[in-house]
Amino acid sequence: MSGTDEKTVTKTRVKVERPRLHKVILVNDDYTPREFVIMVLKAVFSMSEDQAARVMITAHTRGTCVVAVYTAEIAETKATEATDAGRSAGYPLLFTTEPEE
Ligand code: TYC
Repeated sequence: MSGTDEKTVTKTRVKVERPRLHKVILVNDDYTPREFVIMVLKAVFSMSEDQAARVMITAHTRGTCVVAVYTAEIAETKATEATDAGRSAGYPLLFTTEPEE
């Protein structure tokens, strides 16, 4: 045998998409007590008192504040849970989500 064999090598490159991330956004309103907003931020988003107070006051003064970033499904679940906590207590507290750029 002289070295004339040919081989065909097939390489497969798998394309992996990163999951797109979604922001959870806290929206200000005139009725929900500050302390209640802080309590919800701590409970649903595992924030410290300090972090929660900062996020609350940012939404209060600027209108909205990004709370956290998650995969779409988790962002949606957390926003709903936090909004429902407000509704259960009779407050119009609102958390929304939007895809990150
Ligand atoms: N603006 C509310 C008040 O003065 C407090 C508040 C802050 C409510 C942030 C919602 O997303 C919010 N009681």
